[in-house]
Amino acid sequence: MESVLLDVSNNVAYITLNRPEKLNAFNREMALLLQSKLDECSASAEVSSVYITGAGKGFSAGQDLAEVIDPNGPGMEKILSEQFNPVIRKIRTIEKPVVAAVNGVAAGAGANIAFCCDIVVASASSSFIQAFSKIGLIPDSGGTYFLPRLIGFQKASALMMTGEKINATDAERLGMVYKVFDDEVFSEESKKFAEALAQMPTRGLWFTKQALNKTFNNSFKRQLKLEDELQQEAAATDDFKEGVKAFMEKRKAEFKGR
Ligand code: LHQ
Repeated sequence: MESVLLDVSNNVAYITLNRPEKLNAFNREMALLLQSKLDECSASAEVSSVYITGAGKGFSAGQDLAEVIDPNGPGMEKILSEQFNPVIRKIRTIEKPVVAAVNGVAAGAGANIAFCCDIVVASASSSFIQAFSKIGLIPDSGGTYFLPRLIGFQKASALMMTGEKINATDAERLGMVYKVFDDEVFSEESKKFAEALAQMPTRGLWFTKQALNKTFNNSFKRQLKLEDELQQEAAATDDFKEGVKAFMEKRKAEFKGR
C-alpha cells in the first residue's frame, strides 16, 4: 500500500495519509508522494475540491522521528526545504479548496499541515499538539505563520511553548477549526462538506483564496485594489453568469467550474 492514497469521486480528491501504524508520521517518501498527489489534484479537471485525512486513529504525528536519527535518512537540512515546505506551498497555491479532515491526533508538522488548509474540520475525539518544543525544535511547516493568525499571538505562543494538547472542542473555540463533527458521523459529514464545496464555483473560490493569501501582508489600500481585480475576473466566469441567472429564475445553480 502506498503511504499516501488518492481516490477521486464526485469531483472530490480524497487524499489519505496512510502510515496508520506510525500515526501517519511523515517519512521522506510519504512527503514527496503527498506533493505528487497534490500536483495530480491540481492538474485534474475532474477535481474541484481536495480532502485530506488520515488512515486509522490519527491524522498525522508530523515528521517521522526515527528517520531524523537514521544515518541514511534525508538529513535535517532537507526535511523542510524538500519535504514539508513544498507541501505547504502547494496547498496554498492549488486552485481548488483544500479541506483538512482531522480524524485523530494532529501533532507537529501534522497539525501545521492541517492549519494551512483552506478549511479545517475535526472529529470530536481529535486533538492538536505543537509537539516541537518537547523535542527542542521550533514550530515549522507554516505553523509560526498560520497559527498566530488563526488564534492570536498570545494563544499561539503559549501552545507552541508548552506543547499542550488541545482537544477538538477547545480547538473550535480557539478558532483553529471550523467545525467539529461527532466521531460516528465524522467521515460522512466531512465528506459531504468537501462534496458541497466541489459543486461551488471553483474559479470564484480560487479568487477568494488568492485574496486570502495576500490579506496578511497587503495594506488596506492594496487589498481593496486586489479585491477589485479579482472580482473582475470572477465576474467574467460562466459560473457568475449562471449564479445570477439561477437566482433570477429561482432555481438551483449548476456551476461548471469555469
Ligand atoms: C511515531 C511518531 C513520530 C515516528 C508516533 N515519528 N513514530 C521538522 C524538521 C526536522 C525534524 C523533525 O521534524 C520536523 C517537523 C515535526 O513534525 S517535529 C514534531 C514531530 N512529532 C512529534 O514530536 C510527535 C511525536 N508523537 C507523539 O508525541 C505521540 O505519538 C502522539 C502524542 C502524537 C500520540 O500519542 P499516542 O496516541 O500515545 O500514540 P503513540 O505514541 O503510542 O504512537 C503510536 C505509534 O506511532 C508508536 O509506534 P509503536 O511502534 O511504538 O507502536 C509511535 O512510536 C509512533 N509514532 N509519532 N513522529
